[in-house]
Amino acid sequence: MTITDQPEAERLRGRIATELGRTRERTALLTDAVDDADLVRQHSPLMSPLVWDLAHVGNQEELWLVRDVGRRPPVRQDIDDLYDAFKQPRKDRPSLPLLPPAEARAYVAQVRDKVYDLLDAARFTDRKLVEDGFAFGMIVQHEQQHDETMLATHQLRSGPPVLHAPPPPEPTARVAGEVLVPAGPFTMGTSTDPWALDNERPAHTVELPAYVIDAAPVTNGDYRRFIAEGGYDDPRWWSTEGWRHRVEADLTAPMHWRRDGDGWAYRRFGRWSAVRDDEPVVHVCFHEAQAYAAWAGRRLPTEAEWEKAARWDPATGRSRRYPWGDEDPTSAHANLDQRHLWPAPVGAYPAGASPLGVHQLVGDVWEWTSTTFRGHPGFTAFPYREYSEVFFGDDHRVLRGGSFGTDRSACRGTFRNWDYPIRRQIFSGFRCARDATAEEARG
Ligand code: AVJ
Ligand code: FE
Repeated sequence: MTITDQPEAERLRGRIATELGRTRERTALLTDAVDDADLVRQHSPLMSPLVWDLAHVGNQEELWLVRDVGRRPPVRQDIDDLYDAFKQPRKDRPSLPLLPPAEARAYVAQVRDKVYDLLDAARFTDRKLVEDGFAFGMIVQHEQQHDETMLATHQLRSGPPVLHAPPPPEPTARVAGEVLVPAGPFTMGTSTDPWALDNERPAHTVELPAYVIDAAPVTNGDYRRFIAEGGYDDPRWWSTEGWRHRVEADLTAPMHWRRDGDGWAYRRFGRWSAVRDDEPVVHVCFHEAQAYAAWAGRRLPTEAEWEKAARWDPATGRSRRYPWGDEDPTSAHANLDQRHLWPAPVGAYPAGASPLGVHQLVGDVWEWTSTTFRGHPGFTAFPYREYSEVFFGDDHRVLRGGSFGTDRSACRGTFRNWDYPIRRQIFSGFRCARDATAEEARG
């Protein structure tokens, strides 16, 4: 799609302004919830101080929209290095001469004013960077991704609760067991979604043998059985690398869990409560997911298997944007947008199921896949290698689907996340898969 007429350009301008505004409200919520001392503190060596994320978001917006798209003079060129994620390792960020909270807020507001100004004059046709508003969409997604990171920082911080939200909806459908996905080709990735990032492109055909995938993510109840049956103490279920990590890090349960009588409790944004069995398990690393799957006699899905289950429509052979169709997510489809502060019980989103009957693929928890992060065939870095390409290789595993803390703008059937296999401060869970038996494959 290329914008050719004026009313269409005006509509796009309006949509960009709405998305920018909505996103900044979330950033403000996450940074206004705590005092200045809390904003500059490092709550975990894995995370930046919140005030670093805040000014980094503004700096990326300045680099791409003010300077590059708008060709305006720099606002604060002197701080570029401080907020360059590649120049400043996380552990060093608290000791940098960062902008103090009031200055960081003033800075991001000043950048945003200039962006609204240049948006008025923007044409969405003259350069690939702005075609269909891409650069604006990229910056919206970047800020939303940092908002999810800040939400994970909130989950790591100690002290009384400062974030509040209603609990997710209760189940309305019975969802259990597995779904057979028949053998055959499907279209993976996209060449047409205007705000899709470089690593989602291009669309290409992938041929998969028949497989079986869980109708829902693995729940706390399932995972508790793995713990109770000694899963953490039996190297048989773990990869060599996974077992080494299990021992070194002394893993015994998901992050933020503790024993509570003969059961378990978890801490969520400062509140302890009893673990609820029908919710997807969250805060497990790739190695834990992989070990659980082996214990259960299953395996993790490949990234292609996840995407086919999420997008392939057997009636048309087409791949959809989302499991439920091509329409943008609403609160009926998926647990996204930080509307709730934890995953919804299985069966809470029947309207979000895929045509094959796979539930809660989008929202709730990021799902680990067995696939290492690489470019799709025909990948080209755009607009910068540091978004995706420098992370390609064997070090990162792909996660799909988004969590309760992912914004709808930064989540779709093609969206790809990645992290180190030991990470679990992110909102990560998983579902299992297996090869279809010969009999199942015959149908
Ligand atoms: C895609 C979530 C892995 O947070 O490291 C933010 C997104 N890239 N700033 C990350 C990102 C640059 C990225 N992830
Ligand atoms: Fe960033």
